[in-house]
Amino acid sequence: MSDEEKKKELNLLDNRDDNKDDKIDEANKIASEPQEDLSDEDLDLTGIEINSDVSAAEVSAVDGPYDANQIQVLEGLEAVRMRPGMYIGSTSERGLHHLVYEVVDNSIDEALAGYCSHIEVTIEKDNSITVVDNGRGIPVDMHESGRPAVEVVLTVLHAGGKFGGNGYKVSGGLHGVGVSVVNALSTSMEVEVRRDGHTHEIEFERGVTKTPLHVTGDTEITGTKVHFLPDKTIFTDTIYKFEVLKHRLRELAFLNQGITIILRDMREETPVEETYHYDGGIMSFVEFLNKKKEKINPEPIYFNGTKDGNVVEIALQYNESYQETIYSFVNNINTEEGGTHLAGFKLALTRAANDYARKLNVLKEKDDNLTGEDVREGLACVISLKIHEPQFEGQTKTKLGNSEIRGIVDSIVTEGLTEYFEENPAVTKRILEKSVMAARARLAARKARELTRRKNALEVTSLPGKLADCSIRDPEQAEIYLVEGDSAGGSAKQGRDRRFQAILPLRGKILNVEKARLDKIFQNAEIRTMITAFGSGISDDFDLAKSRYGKIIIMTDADVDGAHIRTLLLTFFYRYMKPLIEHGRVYIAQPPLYLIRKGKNHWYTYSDEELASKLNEVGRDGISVQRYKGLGEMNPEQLWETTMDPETRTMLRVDMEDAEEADELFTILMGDKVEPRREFIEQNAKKVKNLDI
Ligand code: 0RA
Repeated sequence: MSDEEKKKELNLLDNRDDNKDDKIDEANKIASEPQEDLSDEDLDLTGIEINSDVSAAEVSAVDGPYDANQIQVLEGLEAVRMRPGMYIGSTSERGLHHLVYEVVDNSIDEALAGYCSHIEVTIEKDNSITVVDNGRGIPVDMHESGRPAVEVVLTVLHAGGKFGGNGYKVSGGLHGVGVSVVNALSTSMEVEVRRDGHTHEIEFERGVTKTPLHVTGDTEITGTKVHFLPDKTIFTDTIYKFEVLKHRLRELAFLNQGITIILRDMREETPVEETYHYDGGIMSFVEFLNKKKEKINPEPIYFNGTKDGNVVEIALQYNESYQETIYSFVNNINTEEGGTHLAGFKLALTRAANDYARKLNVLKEKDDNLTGEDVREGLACVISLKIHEPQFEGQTKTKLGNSEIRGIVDSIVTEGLTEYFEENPAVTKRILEKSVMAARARLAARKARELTRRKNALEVTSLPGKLADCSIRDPEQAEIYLVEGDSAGGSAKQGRDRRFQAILPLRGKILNVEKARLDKIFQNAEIRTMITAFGSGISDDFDLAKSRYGKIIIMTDADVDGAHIRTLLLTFFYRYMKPLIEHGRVYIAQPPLYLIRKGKNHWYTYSDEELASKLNEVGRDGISVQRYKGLGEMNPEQLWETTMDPETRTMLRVDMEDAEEADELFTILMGDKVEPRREFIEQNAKKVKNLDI
């Protein structure tokens, strides 16, 4: 905020105050001075020493009730505007959306206390947000400070909690801030409270009260409506994303069984509205996670328990995939870093699974115990806790630290699983057999890996027979073409510059590594060939310095099969040779689509658009156009000239600037859904950057 704006805002406050106090003037003066590089201790912008441990009432005994309160308000909310990141994490897309969660969390608290069943979130045309709930309504009675409680809740940091009961709290969870922060960071905020038979309204501008609380009518219902417009001078992104809000609101609906959350988008020509309501709670959540998967236990396994007021709920269901998906929440906060609850769960699951595997003789006497990873293969699980005093630790404060929780979860899971195993021996056997398979695969993979390791160490690895290697040994200059099919491989071998270009023909489709266990991956001939040819190892053993080639170039046909093979190769590199992509070593060759001949001249074009425009420059008379259906149709000279000659070729470099986005894309590829995978393949070329070489 500029100093000018700051002054204006402070003046606004002054105008309301007929008995202006010297101290406020003084505060204004100091607050409007540039405040660069403030240390935390400097954050007392009023210039008046107010010990934050001293209550407003104590201060007011000295300074008179109104002014002291105002100063404290000013101090708090001004600090929020000065350093928004400290309160909401960021001022980009994440922070912008966080404003909505901060308000909704208060409504969820009402739901947890048993007073609210319905929450509506509307993205308005101007990207302002309205949140309506049918909770008790924010209290409107006079606070000891002489202002209505609702005004205090919305203008004093952390004030919300002081008025609430002591139920399970979401609000003030992740960043611990409360809705006054949303107010501070909004150009305008209007709050309507339905409570005590009346509707009450109050309005704010940038956190400062603009219209004091007043009664606007009668009502028989209760609830709160908050409307706010995020401040465009604070947020770098001010456009709400439906999908982002949807993700969290749906999650909240799963986690709070029976609650109804509606999300509406008024920016669309025909407004969009979605309702999230799950009578199955986290069981529905697990079903949702497994929607597209082949299930092993047809119904999710569910158990819950309460100890010392800590409520534990767990739902889990195995699927035929090899992935592990566990989401854990504490008071509706996603504990991404895990913690004691997750540890307790894993411990209990591994123990119970081993006990039963022995009991059912799925695991023989001579066999080693199953590891945690073995028993979590193909597991989809949601763990949800509601506890009174969560301690959040870790880098992002999303790791549960309460040590007593480990044992509580352990015993609830042990009891729940044991009961399920007893009652469902057939399904249990299937689950445990899968775990045993996972263990075998793990052992096989280890052997295979040790084999490649040993070979590397002794340098006795013979290069694969199919590889036509280059003569240059300097990896910086050497490149390898991965060519689709033996016939194109033949052309490429003849057409290449053998000094620095190696050719490795790949037969048919390589294995989809997303859908295979590690041992299968090592057994696949095409993959083994690549591993040996590259010389750089895979996964944890990968060492870029050992790579025999500086460029790895995928050369496939310009058709759907080609795109598929390319995608499979990229998936393999991404999962097992990530540094190759991170260091921009992977390229996609661009063979031409058309050959145009006219007399003695000929041209190649690489797209339909380019063909059309070429035909318009050179004219259509006496022209022949050949469309290449595959690399195999090109003779060695043509392949060299169009696709392999560093002087003339165009290649796309596979770039992974945004690893997260890439991960998401590969997750799409991994999924069983065909449609997003097709979409990705079609758009694949757009995801890589153009690079002329
Ligand atoms: C303070 C105290 C109480 C509820 C709330 C705040 C409250 C805040 C928001 C924000 C959006 N919706 C909300 N609903 C409630 C407790 C009320 C009582 O004890 O009656």
